[in-house]
Amino acid sequence: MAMNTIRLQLRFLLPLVVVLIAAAYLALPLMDRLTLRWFARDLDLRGNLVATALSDAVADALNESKGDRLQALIDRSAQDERLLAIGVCSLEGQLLRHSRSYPSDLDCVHARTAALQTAPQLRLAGGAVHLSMHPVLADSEPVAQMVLLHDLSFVERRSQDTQRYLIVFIVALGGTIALITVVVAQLSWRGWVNGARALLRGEGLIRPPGASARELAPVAADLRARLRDLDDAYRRTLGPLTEWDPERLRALLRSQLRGDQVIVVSNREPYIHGRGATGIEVQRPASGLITAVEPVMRACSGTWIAHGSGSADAEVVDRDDRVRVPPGSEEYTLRRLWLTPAEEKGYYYGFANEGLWPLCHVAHVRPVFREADWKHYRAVNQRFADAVVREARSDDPVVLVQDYHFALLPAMIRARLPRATIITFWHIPWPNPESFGICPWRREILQGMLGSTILGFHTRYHCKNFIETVDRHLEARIEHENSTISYHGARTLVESYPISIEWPDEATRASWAPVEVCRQRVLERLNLPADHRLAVGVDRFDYTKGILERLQAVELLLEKHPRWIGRFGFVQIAAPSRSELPEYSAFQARIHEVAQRINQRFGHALYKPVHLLARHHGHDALNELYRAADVCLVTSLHDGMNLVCKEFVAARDDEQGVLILSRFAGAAAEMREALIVNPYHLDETADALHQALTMPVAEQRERMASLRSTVREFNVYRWAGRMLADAGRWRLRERIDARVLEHSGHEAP
Ligand code: ADQ
Repeated sequence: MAMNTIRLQLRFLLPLVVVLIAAAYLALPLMDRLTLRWFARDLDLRGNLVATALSDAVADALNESKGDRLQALIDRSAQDERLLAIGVCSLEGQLLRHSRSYPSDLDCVHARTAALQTAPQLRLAGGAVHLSMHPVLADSEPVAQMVLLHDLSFVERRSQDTQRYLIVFIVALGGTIALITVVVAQLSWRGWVNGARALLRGEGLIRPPGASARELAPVAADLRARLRDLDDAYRRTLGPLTEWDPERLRALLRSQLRGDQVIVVSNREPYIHGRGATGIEVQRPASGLITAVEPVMRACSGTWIAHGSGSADAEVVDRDDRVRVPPGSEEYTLRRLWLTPAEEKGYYYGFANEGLWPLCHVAHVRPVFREADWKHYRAVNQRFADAVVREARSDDPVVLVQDYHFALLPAMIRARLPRATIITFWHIPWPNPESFGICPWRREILQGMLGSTILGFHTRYHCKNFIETVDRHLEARIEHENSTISYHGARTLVESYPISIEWPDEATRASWAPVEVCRQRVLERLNLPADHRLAVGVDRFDYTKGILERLQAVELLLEKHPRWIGRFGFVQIAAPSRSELPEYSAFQARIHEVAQRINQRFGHALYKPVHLLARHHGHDALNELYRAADVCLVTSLHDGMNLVCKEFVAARDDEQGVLILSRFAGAAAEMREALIVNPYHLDETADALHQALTMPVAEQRERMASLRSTVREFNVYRWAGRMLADAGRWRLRERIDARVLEHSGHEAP
């Protein structure tokens, strides 16, 4: 490294020396000529002065016949130090008198010729001589010419001195420049290397003794973050790495949010401990949100705050209400928060599920808004905000707020932790401004949500609805091109992040029973013959899922195509959900009735076309059912995304089976190869069912292969990764803005 530096410096210095020598070589003769011209001009002036002074005396002396006075005058005047000799010529060019030192070979004709030159010089034995000729006037009339010879040897002496000084000066200048160059090069090389190292260590480039490295750490952090950004951008451009998996998500968490704490808040907890016949049993609730967020949490080992709703939840937590989950592998912390029955009734069943849920889903169930529910909703949101503040280990954690139960939470967290990065994901649709306008607390809800740094929806359409709703009900600045909303000095990015599932890895797939075995098991369990065709529906028991319309379509199929009677069965798995609410209990009862009616109409003692299994199923049981089915029916009347359709596709590694999908589910935007239906149009769904049951194997394969590649690529890690990468970029920008603000002392625009 040192040799390289010296070589580098020599490469710079040698040309410098050459340039300086060349400059000296050119400058010296130039200077000589210049000084000579200056002196000649001086001597001319001096000559004029001398000639004018002598002119009268010489004119008088010329009139004397003897000429002794003239000789004496000339000799006396020539004693001047610089005046070498004087001669007096007649107007005819004859040398009349001259001083003793006057050159013997210089007659008047030669003197006149020399005087006419621009730099009249003669070289005599004693050295260079400057010559000038001046008229001698009597009554303003020239009567003779005076030749003055000035000594020029002093010019040569001075020129030599000047040359010596100039050479010394150039050498000194060259030396100084070289020295400065070497020193600067050394310092800056060492300084840059050490400075870069120091910065990467979190220290400063120039750190006064005793100064704390911590002061300069933000600069280092910015630099590191920018390097990480570049790295991430580079990785994104690499084709094969575009696939998201847990490792890639973990890498992103390490690089973009290094060391930053991730806190998830949701109403539903990912694991419920309940008292069962054999003691404490653990259950994973049927919830799309849990399905999606759980893999993310496992990847980042954060803290998940949720309502502890299990009958044995309190028995397994520590004194801070925490328990490590998943049971057995314990990858992250679940912090449980307890709600009183009144709180649960008002906040969860009341405002969230009787108010916001029907408000956001256009499923023709009227929302119910009660003042008392709203108060509970606000109070519970505040309790969760307090829990977030307590769990936060720094003032800027990354908080992932989940769903419509916590519309007020973002602003409440923001008030206590202004530097937190709050990502709110709204798992259900967002209605148009007119529909949302019927909510009595529309402004408070929008203000609460705008406490988020990033607000995510499944589709662009929901984002657009939200932005238009804000535009209608709040005085906020909306930048459509960046999809941001500025409200009360804070900015929120409104972005679409289509949620998905964890794509099963090879080990998981290897653990599955073959499709034929799954089929055989399911048919046996349902007491159906082996050649039976099977369609499935898997949902929470919710009126938005279009279960009623699905049953009616099955009925219509059997009506329109009687050949399926006795050869086709429909299995509906329905996890009990919100059954405490009258709307839900009435709906669930209605579904039981309709299923029974269809079975009575088309079934007999040994055949039931509809199998309604209204209970929770384990993940393996669902997977077995997906693999056994010929058709999966997803007919939501309105759905944020819907994960069941993605689970079905992921389960079909045999590339068989047909998906019928509602155009009102967010998933329809991605899964175009499904048979897309309008669930309100019963004939269309019944025809799609028939088409699915008669679809050739090759067409099934073509459609399924394409759907599988979509879900595989757009998996849940991509959903989380994109959101967290946006959050990482946002945090970086915020830090830079804060630093600019700190340095400029002005407010950011
Ligand atoms: P959900 O309305 O709960 O989610 P969905 O996306 O269909 O809807 O997910 C349901 C999940 O529960 C699936 O993982 C499914 O396997 C599971 N499940 C359903 N019935 C079950 C049963 N009987 N037993 C066990 N498990 C069962 C909300 C929004 C959706 C959005 C998700 C994720 O309403 O639109 O897709 O959040 O954002």
